[in-house]
Amino acid sequence: MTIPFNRWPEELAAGYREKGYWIDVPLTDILSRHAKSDRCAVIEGERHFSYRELEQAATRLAGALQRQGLTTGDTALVQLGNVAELYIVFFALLKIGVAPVNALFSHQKTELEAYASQITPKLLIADREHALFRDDDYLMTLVARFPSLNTAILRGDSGERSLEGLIAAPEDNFVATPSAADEVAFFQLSGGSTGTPKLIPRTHNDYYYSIRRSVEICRFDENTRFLCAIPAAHNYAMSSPGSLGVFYGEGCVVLAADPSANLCFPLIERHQVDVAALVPPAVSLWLQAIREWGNNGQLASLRLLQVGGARLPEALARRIPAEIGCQLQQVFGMAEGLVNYTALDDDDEHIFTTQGRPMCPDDEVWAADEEGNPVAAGEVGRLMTRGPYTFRGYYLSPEANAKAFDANGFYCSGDLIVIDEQGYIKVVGREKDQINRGGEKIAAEEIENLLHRHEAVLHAALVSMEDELMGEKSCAFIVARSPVRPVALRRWLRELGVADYKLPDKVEIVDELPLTHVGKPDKKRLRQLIAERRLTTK
Ligand code: J2J
Repeated sequence: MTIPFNRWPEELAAGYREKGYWIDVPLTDILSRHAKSDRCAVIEGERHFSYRELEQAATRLAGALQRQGLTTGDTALVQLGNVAELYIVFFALLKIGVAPVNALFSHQKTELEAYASQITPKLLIADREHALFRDDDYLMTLVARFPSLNTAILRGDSGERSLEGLIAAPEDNFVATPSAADEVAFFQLSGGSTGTPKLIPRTHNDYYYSIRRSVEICRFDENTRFLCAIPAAHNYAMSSPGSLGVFYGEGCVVLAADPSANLCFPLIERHQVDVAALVPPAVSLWLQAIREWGNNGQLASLRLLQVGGARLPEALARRIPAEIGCQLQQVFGMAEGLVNYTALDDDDEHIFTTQGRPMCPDDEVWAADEEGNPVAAGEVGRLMTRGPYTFRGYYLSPEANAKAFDANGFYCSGDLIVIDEQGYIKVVGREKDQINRGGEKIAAEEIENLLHRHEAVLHAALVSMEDELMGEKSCAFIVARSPVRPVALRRWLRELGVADYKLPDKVEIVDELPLTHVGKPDKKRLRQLIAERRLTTK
């Protein structure tokens, strides 16, 4: 059984193979190539895992899952935070050809159920530490709602469903059955701009290339000690070069539960971390901490700070080498594929003021005008791209795909960009109906749909509002049928089960929504209203 997805046209695929981008090797290779290595692969708190241990743990879990009947072409819903088991589970599933969706730990019922209804998973792997799985109530509800779910495994469980128990189960004659390298390996999460969160099928071939090329550009190797303090399941943390890039190079991943300076500075010092990946708000917090208490040499080992996921203001960029004492690398990527980096040997101007260049010579990237024609170099246009690791369609979403792709298979990311003569890209805005809350993406329509389910809500529109720390926060404009308090709406949304970062930071009750000439809420006007009314989230 294989998982359906939109394939690259044969001609392009042949070219990607010829040029060595696609090597027809499954992602399991990233770990198994170091199966005999006793170097440290992961540090999480006081736990250390060597490559040999990680590989053995993944093999034992794979064997146990295989005995439970899971097999190539099946899918799994996984929700684990920044813990070593995230990688053990990921590689175990790849070994038996089961394609996971790695939900973020901040996700709640709405997101989990949206993913489950798209992939009809046979397997659920979750964590007792997550509020939803603290007892069995929600687990029962999920299993009842999704009859395909016949196996549930929990981290931190003491009984027979214990993930740790399965990882420890002895295994001697396991035979790996990964899916073919040009088939779906797993699903990545789209930041989204539509009502339901979309899934991105990633093949072994395309993802492995993205990782290998990232490793080359960022010069990761066996001496790399990488701090992963952003959500480890996010595409950036996994593949740019992320933890998988570190594993490929036989380096060491140091996991942190969050990017706070309190937690990260001592970890950097203790484990002599030399690279960290952050989003812009975390950079601000680190700089603030350094201004307040100095860094007491704690960051001396840090060589490179990668920053991506949201716009990095130039003023903040310039402070990084000066105040943190390491080099900056801007990373502009997307779970759909395309990743851009500033090069380690780029000049300061490019590093401070651009989001870098596409990482692959065969990334086709251009900026389109409203009619879909290329704009001149230096002009603003919509980002259009295709290439050896950029997907060709959201999972089972023909309607969304018809809008997101042009006739030649170019994906329109919804970003407004300027490309200069040398190919450097600047992200200058966005056309998609999304709020980028410090790197966490909120699809306006998803929250508007939920708000419309509240009896007091007649109309709802979610827009971004500027925020000094987060870059953007969200503001919900509501036309109410009956009196309703903003706090009550937020509480109601939280009880429905939506990730905290998606809760509107501000709720503004209005008499009516300004409309565009086609009768949709005029979001440009609403953003102006925020400025006019000087609305803040404080
Ligand atoms: C401005 N906007 C950016 C940047 C992403 C590496 C790094 C990030 C992601 C990611 C990723 C930006 N400046 N430096 O997957 O592998 C916004 C754009 C983009 C969207 C993608 C990776 N870096 N963005 O952030 O799928 O709007 O991936 O289209 O979460 O984030 O979001 P996401």
